[in-house]
Amino acid sequence: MKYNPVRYSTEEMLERSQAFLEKMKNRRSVRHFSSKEVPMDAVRNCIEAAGTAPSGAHKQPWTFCLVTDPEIRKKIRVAAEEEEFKNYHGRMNEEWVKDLEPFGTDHIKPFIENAPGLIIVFRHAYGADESGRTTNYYVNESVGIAVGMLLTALHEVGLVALTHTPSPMKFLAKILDRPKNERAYLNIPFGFPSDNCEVPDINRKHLSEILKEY
Ligand code: IYR
Repeated sequence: MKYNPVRYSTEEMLERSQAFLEKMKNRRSVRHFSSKEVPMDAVRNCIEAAGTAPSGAHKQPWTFCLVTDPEIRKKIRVAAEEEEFKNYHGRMNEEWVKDLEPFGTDHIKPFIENAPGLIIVFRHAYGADESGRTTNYYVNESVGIAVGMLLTALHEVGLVALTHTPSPMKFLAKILDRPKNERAYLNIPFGFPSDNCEVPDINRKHLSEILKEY
């Protein structure tokens, strides 16, 4: 079918790229959330936008679970903190623990219960339809792209988020009763930042360090 993308003039392209860059520079991972209610329809739109990501053979190998139920969140927090305790007390090596020091993280994860919601992303290791088991391709790449688009969309609508990776994450599929082919990929708490929310003082690599032109 014919594709009709929008077109901009060269000046508009430069302007838009600059404005977009400034906007994205302002995105930060946030661990401290306000209890202020979030317009969930905006979040649903962000998830639908993430679902427009390209994927291997267009298999769309993802599920986004939007979790607000307090009881489910309690269960997730208890299980996550149990795993994280083991991570911070032996499973992560010394270098890893040291690398995390600037971020002030530990095994205690209040945001699982007090962020307005969680988006728990599952990747489909394989497809499951009436005919049985089908193959998915480049699942990690596909879901990674979709999550990137989700984080961008949340930022665009004025929400903040965290990419939380409790590990191992098997407990998430169990608590959310996901089918056998789905594997937890990321937990993304989202909301508004708390008043006086602080973020680590990080530097981003300069363009010349990340871009090599040939
Ligand atoms: N999953 C742990 C540890 C952790 C690991 C990395 I790499 C981070 O960038 C941040 C945390 C946790 O969530 O605390």
